[in-house]
Amino acid sequence: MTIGHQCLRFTASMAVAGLVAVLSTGCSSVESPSGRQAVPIIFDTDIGTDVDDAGALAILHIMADRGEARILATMSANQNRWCAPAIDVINTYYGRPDTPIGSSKTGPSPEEWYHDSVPDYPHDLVSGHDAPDAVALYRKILAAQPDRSVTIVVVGWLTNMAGLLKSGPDSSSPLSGSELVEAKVKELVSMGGRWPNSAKNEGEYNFRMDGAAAHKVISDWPGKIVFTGLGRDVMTGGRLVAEAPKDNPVPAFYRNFFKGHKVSERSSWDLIAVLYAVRGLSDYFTAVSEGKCVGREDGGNEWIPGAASNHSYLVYRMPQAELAAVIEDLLLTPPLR
Ligand SMILES: [Ca+2]
Repeated sequence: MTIGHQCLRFTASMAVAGLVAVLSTGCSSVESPSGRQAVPIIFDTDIGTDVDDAGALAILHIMADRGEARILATMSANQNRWCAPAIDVINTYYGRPDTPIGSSKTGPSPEEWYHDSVPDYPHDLVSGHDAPDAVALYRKILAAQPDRSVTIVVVGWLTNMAGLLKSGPDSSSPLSGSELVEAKVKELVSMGGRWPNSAKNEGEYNFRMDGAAAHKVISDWPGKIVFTGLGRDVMTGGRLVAEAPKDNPVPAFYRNFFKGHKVSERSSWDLIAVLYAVRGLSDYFTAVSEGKCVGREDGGNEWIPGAASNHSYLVYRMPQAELAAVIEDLLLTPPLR
């Protein structure tokens, strides 16, 4: 499907639903019902290692349907061949089958459970090995965006962000990776770290999986980073599995995870990162900005109190049970397509 076709379909949907939304990379920016501009977002995931990545991408699509976000691209930091197809399955279900998908060619590649369900749902990207290199795709997409406009939300390890920072001029842009980030990125949202400090030798998973990348990004990112790190006790997915229609692939992914781990709900780390990336602090969170994060190469992190810096981290404002209800309601919202 072409971008133009998607825009036409969107216009028809707007007339029916009375909602303002943008369904593809090529549509111009519009305002959501709240009056805020749609946030242009690149979603970067380690999908395949936990199920909250699938839920996070689902609610990003729902918020795009509502005109709150505009999805520029979806990236896998996980090299496993099933990860990019799993992303494609979700993009396709939510009516954006042509959303660009990039995949790391250098990062870790653990495999767990997504392959159990990927073949059961429509998609056309057969293997992550066929997806373009994520860093090259980041450069191409960022170069084409207005200055200081893009939000990148990373809900996995920071491999692609470190690769982007280290990248050099190419056919997409004469800028170095660091210069390109400084020019085009408004905010990096990282689901990583334990706040304010990780215990010794107990760095948070996303930082620890590629500790060198986390250290590089925390030390050298030339712009604002908001670390989320929240979600352990915000349990979701139970209602999704019970109530969502059978053609929705996301509850199938949750079901596989629940079966494998003998649980009936899952923490919402990645969904919270996406919620913040799109809606900002809202009534949900407050930010701690007085200080700076230091990241170790073993994946540990330490918050050094002091003057405000380019770093901040989130704390809860809304009770966690209410936040879970907000997220689960989004998960159960049918696609606009
Ligand atoms: Ca994740």
